[in-house]
Amino acid sequence: MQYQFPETFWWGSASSAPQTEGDSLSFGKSATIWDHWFQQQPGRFHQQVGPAQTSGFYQHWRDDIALLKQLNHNSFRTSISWARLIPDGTGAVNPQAVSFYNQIIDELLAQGITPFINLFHFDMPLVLQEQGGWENLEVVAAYARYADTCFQLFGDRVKHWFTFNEPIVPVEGGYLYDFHYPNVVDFRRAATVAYHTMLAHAQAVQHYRQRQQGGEIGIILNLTPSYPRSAHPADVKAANVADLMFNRSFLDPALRGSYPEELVALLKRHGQLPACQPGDAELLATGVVDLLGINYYQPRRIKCRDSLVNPESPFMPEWFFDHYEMPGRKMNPYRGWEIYAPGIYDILTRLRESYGNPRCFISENGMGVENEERFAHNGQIADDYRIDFVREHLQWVHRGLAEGSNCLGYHMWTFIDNWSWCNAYKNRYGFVQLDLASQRRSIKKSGEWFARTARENGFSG
Ligand code: BGP
Repeated sequence: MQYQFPETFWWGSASSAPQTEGDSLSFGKSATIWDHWFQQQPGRFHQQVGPAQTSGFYQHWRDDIALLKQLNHNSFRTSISWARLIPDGTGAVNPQAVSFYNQIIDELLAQGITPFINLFHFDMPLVLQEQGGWENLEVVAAYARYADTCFQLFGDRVKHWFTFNEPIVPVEGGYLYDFHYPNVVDFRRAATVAYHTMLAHAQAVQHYRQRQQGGEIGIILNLTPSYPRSAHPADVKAANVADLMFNRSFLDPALRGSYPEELVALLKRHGQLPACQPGDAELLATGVVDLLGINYYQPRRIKCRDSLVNPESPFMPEWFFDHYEMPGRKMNPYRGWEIYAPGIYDILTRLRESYGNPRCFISENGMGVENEERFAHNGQIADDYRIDFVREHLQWVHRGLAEGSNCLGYHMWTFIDNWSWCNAYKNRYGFVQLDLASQRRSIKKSGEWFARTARENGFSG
């Protein structure tokens, strides 16, 4: 076989509680910022479909795990909903949530599928957002207690934990670019949220290690390689700032236990540095992860700015660069993201060369497509474009492995078409098609391809 992967390679997919569970305000769960925002501004969501309308994992978990098995998954990621487990954010545990997550974990294990559990996937409990969310250090402390509760309840069986999925996204969406609640536009507050998130991460890592449960703890970062338009020093400088802001702002604390000096100096120069407390540096240093999850969807192409900044405009990363539309780039037009498979290899190479080749895996990669029913053939979605997408990315992962990268697996986003935040059900990502009205599930052609690839531990050509 041309592309053979290591025997122990993780084949699977990723999902999250808020995007799959449904029953978003029942069985003891309290509201998250998503439930609240949807109630306030339904028009922000594609076809006004909100977080209550999902693939209903809360009800269909047994069937869904059977489908995972059919897809030959040996591992699967989902998240625990903080608002379901601890409805008031800080106090008593909801027993219905404990039984639900126990059932999931036990059933996955019974089917030979290793559970990867993430603790936070953009879903701040509303009651804590009302107290300031990540801007409030008491919320940071509450998160650490929540994390420790999860380790205590489930850590006997779960051996792969993640503190956060894409922690930069709530920063960008909620505090810079207005695509998540609370729709603030304020860089310094965004930087505070980012900083406090990493303090919360480090506290959770400390708790996990204190318990000595024999597993590992990591974080999942969306890494977007920054490619300069040209070798001109102005373009290179601009791409470096984008890299500092969007990659190294989380990658360095997660892998080195501290922030890049260049980033700190830049923010200081512009009066955007968040407040620090004594002991923070020591705390951050303890947050170096055992395992890094890499979400990769698209590259970031950068050029130097063509115009001066409006001095009255809010301070933004884009004060230092412009986005560059490279002629001839291959696009996923539905999501508006460039498809560039070598980017996945560039990330692995960089981790190997500059970050000590950490244990890592591809924790998300995928392609959202609109109106997929038009590709139905004999009742099955013939999503050859998705097969090509995965195959091409895996070829680059394979090359990284051949050169010595410590990449342990590949998880696709996602298992079944799910609710994608403000895009709701516009773009479908799953190996399994979901008919939202009937909740009927049907495996797409890509699901069959993936099942075969996982079984054979590789593919030809
Ligand atoms: C990642 C998130 C996922 C998922 C995916 C697809 O950023 O971790 O939750 O949603 O992207 O993106 P989108 O839903 O925005 O199309």
